[in-house]
Amino acid sequence: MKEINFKQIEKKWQKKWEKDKIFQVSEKSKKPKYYVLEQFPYPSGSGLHVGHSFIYTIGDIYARLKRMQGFNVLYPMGFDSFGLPAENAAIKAKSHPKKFTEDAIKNFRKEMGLFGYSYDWSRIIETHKPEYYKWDQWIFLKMFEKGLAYRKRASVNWCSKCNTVLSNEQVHNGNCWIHDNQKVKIKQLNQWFFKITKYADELLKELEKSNWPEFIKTAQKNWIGKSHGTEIIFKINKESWPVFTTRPDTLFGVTFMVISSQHPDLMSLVTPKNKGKVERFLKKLNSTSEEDLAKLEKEGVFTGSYAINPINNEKIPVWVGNFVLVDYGSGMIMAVPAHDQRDFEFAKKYKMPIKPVIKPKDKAINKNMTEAYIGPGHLRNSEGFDGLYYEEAMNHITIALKEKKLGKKTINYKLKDWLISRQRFWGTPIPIIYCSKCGTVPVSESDLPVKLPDKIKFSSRKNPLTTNKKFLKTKCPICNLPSKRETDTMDTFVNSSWYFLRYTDNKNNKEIFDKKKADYWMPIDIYIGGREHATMHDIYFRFYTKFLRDLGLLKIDEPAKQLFNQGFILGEDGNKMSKSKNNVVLLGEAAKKYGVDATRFFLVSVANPSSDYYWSDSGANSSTKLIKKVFKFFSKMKPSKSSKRLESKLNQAIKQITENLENFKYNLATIKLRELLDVFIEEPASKKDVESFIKLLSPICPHISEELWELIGNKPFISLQPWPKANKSKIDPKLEEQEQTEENIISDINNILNLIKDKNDAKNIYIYVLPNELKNYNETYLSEKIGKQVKVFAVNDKNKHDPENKSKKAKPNKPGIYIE
Ligand code: ANZ
Ligand code: ZN
Ligand code: ZN
Repeated sequence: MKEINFKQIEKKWQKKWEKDKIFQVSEKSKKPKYYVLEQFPYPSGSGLHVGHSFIYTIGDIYARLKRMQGFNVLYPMGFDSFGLPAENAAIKAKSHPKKFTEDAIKNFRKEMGLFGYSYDWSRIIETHKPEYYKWDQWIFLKMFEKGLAYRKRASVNWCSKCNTVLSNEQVHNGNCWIHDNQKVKIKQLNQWFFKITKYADELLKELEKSNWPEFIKTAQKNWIGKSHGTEIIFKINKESWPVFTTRPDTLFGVTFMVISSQHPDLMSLVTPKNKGKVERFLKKLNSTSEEDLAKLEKEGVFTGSYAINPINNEKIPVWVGNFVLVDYGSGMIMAVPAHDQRDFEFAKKYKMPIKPVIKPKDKAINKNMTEAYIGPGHLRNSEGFDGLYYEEAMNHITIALKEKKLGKKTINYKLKDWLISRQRFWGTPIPIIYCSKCGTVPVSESDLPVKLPDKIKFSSRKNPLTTNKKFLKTKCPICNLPSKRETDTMDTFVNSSWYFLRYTDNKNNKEIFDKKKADYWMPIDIYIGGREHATMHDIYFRFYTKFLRDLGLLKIDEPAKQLFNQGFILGEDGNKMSKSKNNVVLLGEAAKKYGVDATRFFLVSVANPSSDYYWSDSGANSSTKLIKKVFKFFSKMKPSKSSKRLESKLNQAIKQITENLENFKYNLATIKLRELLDVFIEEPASKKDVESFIKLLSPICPHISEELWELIGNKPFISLQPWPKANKSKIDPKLEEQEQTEENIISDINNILNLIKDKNDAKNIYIYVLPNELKNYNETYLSEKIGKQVKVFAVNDKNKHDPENKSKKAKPNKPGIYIE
């Protein structure tokens, strides 16, 4: 038989799908809706490799399954096309990032096209297009109107490689999220923020109800970081300085204060005498992230000022230190070295007093303690509060402070407002105008979009907008005086915070989207993306959803019902696939070498799609063999009447494969498909049952499934056929049990073989079974499955080979095993 021309089959069906627009959907369908979405990619210049395409393969299989299960499936794709790499490439080439971006998008579309993903391409979104980012700007104006977009001078994270500020979410362990080893610096700058903290509590509460993976929920919960505590006012030079504490019960144990080295008002506390010392100290500091705090060597210097403890009027020194975060609480702490380990280390280092005020139940502590005591106990050294249990004391002390108007209960969040301005060109311009008379003025809605200029000159690493006269010069919308535009652009995470809504109505040029359409499609039923977005995109898009709901544009509170995090595909050498490591398998190459369906099959067959695993050429080859086998077999076979065994196996498999696919256990589905193929090869089958097999295969291998569907005499498209339903009455429990016992013994033997040091030494395998079970074991089948000679004996067989008397170990359904 001549070789199967995969490429021809792939092209043929991709063309037909496109021509008949079978994946285009509208909200006018009578079927129930289902929204499958993958996080859209940044179109990078280096194209796609099989690792990238993994996420799309996972989503495509799901979308195809749901479509066949009778849903009206929205499955769109687009490009998150603003961003640094295109800009950096443009700087190098003295060209425009648009060119790089659009070339890359073309290439991405071509490569995605190769793999037969069933996207509704009519809904494509490209975030760098003014038709799209106009609505980023519109949302900005709405936020501005509601006081949720604001500008302030703040200590911000700066990556010198990105040459721009970053949000807190983009700082990972003190480093830039893009540049692993680039320590983020702190700069004082005027920046734009979105008030995500307004939604802190709701973002937290909704997590409890959510079905998202526990890992994401925990990460977000910690990121939001809600703490109940007390705000206590300390007077320093007659000014009020609030501090946030979760332990007001330790107020009598405060022996010094520490202000963050990044606090904007720090210098107001530094006396002339201490100025030089403080300045020298500040110079040598890097930025401190929360993760760093524990490890960090705690350092500081005295500011020269003193604070008054509001509970007993004690005068205590104020230090500046590197271990106090500027944007948590008030950026200043009351230090209680006896009961807080960080304060303890600092006190030891700088020989400050340590005053225990909590008495543990079963041990004595004094100022010579070797570490802070952070446990429970009763108060002492605390005047009128002595003897109170610490939890009660928190209340009483807070009340006492409240009466003096020097303290109150409060809630604090780790979550900070989202810093969205970037000093880069290739992003959405912030629609703000600075007028010498009116100040900061929003661009009128009717003047949107504020477009990025096409003619630019990258002279240095500076944002070319800052020197582009045509862009800069404008008129104030209020007083008409000549004014200047804001030149910062928005974080690209802004673009991805609402793109899933635009898919529901991507061509609308009157409004951001038609409310009715969004109502119909939202929420996303299954959202597929990377774990790394747990506290970045996965929080931002929830925030945007809530904001747009409050504008009256949405009915839902949460954007995605369920989230699935895919694993990584590593190169054959075990490293993450990357050009520099020379371990990349490009999508185009894989399609050519193995065929698209085989590559798709391989990608989901190795492991559960949520885990990481290695690419393997031999694995992909074996998938190709399998696909060829499927194709050859079904294109030649003559349907007849199905055997009972086939019916039983098939219906059992329908049940299992459906469950496996629905639960993203694709790898288990591929195992079942392989087994089922063997049954079809062994047994007679009806046309209808053959059809069921091809349908089960089709989400993973859509091209050859369409081809086979046609070959056996059906009209296109299998992609639109109903998914097979398991007929439970056809499942023969006895038979399934027998096969199950065989599967069990195979897995037992494999486990034993894995324990043997050199598996190749094992040649023969002997199995001893109870006499009435003998019929359940098929020597040829077992030998083939295990890849070694297998002999099966009844335990009472006089001629059996059993040198170690293993037949004595046989129990019902648990044979004895001897490996030679
Ligand atoms: C006094 C005290 C005594 C504290 C004690 C703890 C134990 P969570 O639970 O994470 O909210 N803190 C407050 N602001 C800070 C800042 N900007 N940078 C670093 N640390 C800060 O932590 C609250 C506690 O963290 C606060 O309670 C404060 O130390 C410290 F025995 O105040 B505590
Ligand atoms: Zn960076
Ligand atoms: Zn004006």
